[in-house]
Amino acid sequence: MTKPRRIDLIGIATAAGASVRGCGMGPEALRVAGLAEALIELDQVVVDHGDLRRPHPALDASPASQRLPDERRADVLDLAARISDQGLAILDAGNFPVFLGGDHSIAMGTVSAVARHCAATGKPVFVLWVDAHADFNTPATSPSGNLHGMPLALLCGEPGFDDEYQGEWLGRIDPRHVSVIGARSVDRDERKLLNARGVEVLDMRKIDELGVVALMRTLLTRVKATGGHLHVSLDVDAMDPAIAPGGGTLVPGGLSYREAHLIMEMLHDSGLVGSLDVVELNPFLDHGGASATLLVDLVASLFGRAIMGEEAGPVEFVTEE
Ligand code: B3U
Ligand code: MN
Ligand code: MN
Repeated sequence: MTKPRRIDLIGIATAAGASVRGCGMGPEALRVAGLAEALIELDQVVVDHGDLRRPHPALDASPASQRLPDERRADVLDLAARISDQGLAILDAGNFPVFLGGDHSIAMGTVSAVARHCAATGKPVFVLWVDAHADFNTPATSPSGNLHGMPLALLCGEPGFDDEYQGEWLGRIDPRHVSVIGARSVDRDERKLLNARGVEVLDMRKIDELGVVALMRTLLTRVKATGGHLHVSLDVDAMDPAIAPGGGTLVPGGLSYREAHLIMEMLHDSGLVGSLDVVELNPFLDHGGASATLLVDLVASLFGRAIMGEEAGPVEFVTEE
């Protein structure tokens, strides 16, 4: 990866898009697990902007899990707008934003920032969504009403999101430029939408059969050919619950330790990644920081930590044809 000018960490301390509380503590757990230190060790320059959060939670507001998704929507969208503006400023300054969730609804803001930045520069945007879920529900298809299951649909311009979701802050992406990797829990109507819009779903079955190397090579070759910006959105539940127990919506049969690292290592070698989300870490459910530590190690792999060190150099980029 060409070295960014600077890595800008920005925490979003929220669980407003989820029904399980606790991932609002995610940014702090990633810091305690040594995220900045791991990046500095890799000779990166790191700035930590602290956390975005609801400024004044009303004293009488009940905890997020006790409020209905509809009652949490304003918080999600208020944060999304602020994330989008702050992320855009970071990208426009030439720096690499690493967004620390928070639940996955924060990606409404993070990917919007990328889309707005790239709209100005003319670069096509690609998104790699590393997740057990596809997060492509709309208010009409969602079984739960939780907004962390909907960010991709909103970003891809799916109808069914009313005026409340619209604004200057919202960027748009092409669903044919979205790849979901690690999926193993997709809702019935969500699946229909994914197929209709041409979202690529590299599900666990495909990973079992073809392996992450073949799948990632094809994807990276496609992005490279367009000179695009690749945004990576890493949900802790992409990994198998045995190695990443710190999530609120775990699904068995996930990415192994090595599969997850290999994805990150290949992303590093591609030099294509320009922004990253690390989301859904729930320190309250984690086992002694195991998931936080795993996520920090995965981010380090994305930024060039290698078993034999940097000297080994990037693996030669092989095209399929
Ligand atoms: N697809 C389900 C479950 C879910 C999605 N994302 C998470 N869980 N974390 C839904 O509620 O949309
Ligand atoms: Mn997710
Ligand atoms: Mn998920």
